[in-house]
Amino acid sequence: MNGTSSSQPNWWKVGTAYQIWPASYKDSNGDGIGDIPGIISTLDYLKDLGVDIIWLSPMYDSPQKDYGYDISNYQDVYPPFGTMQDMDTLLEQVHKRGMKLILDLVINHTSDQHPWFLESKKDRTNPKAEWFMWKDPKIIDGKRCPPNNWRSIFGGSAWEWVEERQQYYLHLFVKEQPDLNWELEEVRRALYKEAIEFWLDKGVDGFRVDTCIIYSKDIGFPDAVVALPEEDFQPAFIHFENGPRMHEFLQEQRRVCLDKYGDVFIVGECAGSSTEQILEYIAPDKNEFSCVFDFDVVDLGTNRTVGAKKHQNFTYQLPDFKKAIAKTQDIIQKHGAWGTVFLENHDQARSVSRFATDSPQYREAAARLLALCTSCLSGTLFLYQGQEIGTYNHSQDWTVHDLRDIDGINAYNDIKNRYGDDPLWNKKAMKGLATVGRDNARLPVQWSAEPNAGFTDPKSTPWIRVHDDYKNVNVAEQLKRDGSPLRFWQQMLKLRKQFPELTTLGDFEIHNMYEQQNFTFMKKLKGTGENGSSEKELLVMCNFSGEDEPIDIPGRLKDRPSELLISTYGPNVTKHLQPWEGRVYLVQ
Ligand code: TEU
Ligand code: CA
Repeated sequence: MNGTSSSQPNWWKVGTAYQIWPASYKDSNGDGIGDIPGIISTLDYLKDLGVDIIWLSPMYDSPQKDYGYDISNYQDVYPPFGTMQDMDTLLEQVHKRGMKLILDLVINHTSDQHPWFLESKKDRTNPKAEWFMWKDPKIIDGKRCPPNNWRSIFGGSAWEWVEERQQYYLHLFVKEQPDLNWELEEVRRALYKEAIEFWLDKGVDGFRVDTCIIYSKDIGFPDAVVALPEEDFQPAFIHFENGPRMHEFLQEQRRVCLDKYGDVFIVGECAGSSTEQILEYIAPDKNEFSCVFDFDVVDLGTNRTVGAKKHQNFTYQLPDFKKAIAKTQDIIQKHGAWGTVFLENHDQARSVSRFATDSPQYREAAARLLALCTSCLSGTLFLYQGQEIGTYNHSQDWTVHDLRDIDGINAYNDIKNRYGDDPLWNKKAMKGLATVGRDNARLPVQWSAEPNAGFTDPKSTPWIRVHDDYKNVNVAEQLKRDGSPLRFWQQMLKLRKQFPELTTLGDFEIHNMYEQQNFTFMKKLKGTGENGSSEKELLVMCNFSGEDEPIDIPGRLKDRPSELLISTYGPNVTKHLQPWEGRVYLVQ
């Protein structure tokens, strides 16, 4: 269960997780698309990296409109990724190495090609007629309009018209992702059985839960406040996040489905939620999820939920970053729940570009700094494929034709439709996508300096463009080089495991919240509280700047003996923190 047993913490608390987005991870058969046999071929590499848990993004059968997050069969594999036999082999090979496998649970919506939706849309009387969110049109001045002004998260109206029914259906994402009607118990029961129990019965160790707080909508479907006066459709997050029946649904899911499987790891994607809202899901006495991904860090500077566009993201200050990190740490130490530590996933830009620097001079130092900083934070640590080598964002010179993500392409076209072919607007759009676009995370993993970065056969054409710098940034080269981001991640994951009572389970204390370049924090034994400890603790110093930074040791630690455990610049440290340098001291 959720609590830490007196003897030892749950496996999913102290394990390091690694997310694989199958299409871009490793292609084994030369068709240019990643696949499950490709994943299996890298399990020893992941084990050596220090990975304990693999989160496999959707590999289910799907038309791929949203790259697998539009599922047409929860119990079959998208053929280019492989077969159910491949999944059985993957699970067996993962478990053989003492690792765990969690899948992606996408049950807020299906694909519009799922048999359930194909039946539901036929008419208003079939057995599945109410399995999705159907509404009559609103007639304004004799014209048929969507039931309300909700904007889809990927742009445009959140409603799509179906002639056969003379009704609209709700899709909070693309129109090929109709939202299921969770108000119906038969829908919920079918999902528990079809999407959850089927895979837990096969021995899967848990799930990452997609869009886990939007199953319960405001079924009055009121218009959203007009935040974008020039647009027909408005951000409506307040009407579908953390809705009125969310906890009823999730407690039912726990009771009738999950509890019989014991200690499965259920980590929810919980964007845009306050500490109070999150604790309603994961406080020790709630346990609807084991923990959640909180988005305060990855949403920094985006104003995403109030309708800002991708090109309108802005830089943030380091104190904002520290505050967002502190929120995740407080959930653990002040509220007795559990959390996650992550800077990347398949929806996010590359962290070295987003939260540090990808300048040729300091990119690798920055990647090591982020490894050091996050490896010392409490919560389940998640890496995303390619993060371990310091993969950075694609160039702003790429064009929309290099992109494949529907969210990014829609964002580009939104600007094009609004402002025409103005080169300055085009530049703005591509700059925004190169900064925060999801394709940054979906380029083929750079395995070597071979053609196609070793992702696929040199003679094949990958389904998406390979990063321009793969010859300099790849696994093969970094495995051989001391001090490479990859080798440093191996060191940091070992250090995290050497001191779990401090790195992973310890209490967090910021020393300098308002310093603009220096992020210094301590990790103390659990229960130490605010006023510091006389016991051993970690002192973590991070220079988030391209300049030297003075060392800033907290007064209460000044006279205590300390040992440098690691620096991102190696053992011979200087008086000041060098640009993008991180250090961890063990203070006795
Ligand atoms: O992303 C959901 C997503 O985009 C969140 O930011 C969303 O706004 C929030 O969860 C609403 O509360 C997930 C997947 O990670 C993404 O790849 C999919 O495109 C999307 O759901 C639809 O399945
Ligand atoms: Ca393939």
